[in-house]
Amino acid sequence: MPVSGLPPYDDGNIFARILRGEIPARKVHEDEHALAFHDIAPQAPVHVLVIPKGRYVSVADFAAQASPEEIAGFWRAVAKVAKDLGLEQPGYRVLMNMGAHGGQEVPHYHVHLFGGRSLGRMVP
Ligand code: IU
Repeated sequence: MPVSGLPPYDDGNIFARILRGEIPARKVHEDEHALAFHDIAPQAPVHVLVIPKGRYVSVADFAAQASPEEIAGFWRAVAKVAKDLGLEQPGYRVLMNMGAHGGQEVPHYHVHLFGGRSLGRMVP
């Protein structure tokens, strides 16, 4: 069960279906812990989503329930994707949304990786 108070993990969510190969995605990286693919509605020249392979609704669940190996593997994948896409210099942004006020639409934990232009300083 989610620790966050969000609804339980739904195996029919769109990212679960992408993980199972039921829906195509423009993949940029896959390993035992993570899958990265281009967002269908990019908000920057590069907009990639990185998702863990485990069944986590939110960052709260991922932090509380994933193993240290999963957490490390996930974040190594995020950094590797950014590097492989040439974003390390001059930089990029990683963002995650959590729950209704955070604007989370898809209930499978994910981070957004943005780059390819100057993103400015972001505050809510
Ligand atoms: P959010 O953090 O849950 O709000 O972000 C969900 C993202 O998933 C959003 O940027 C969508 O454009 C993106 N997305 C996608 O890439 N493919 C899909 O089939 C669907 C949403 I539905």
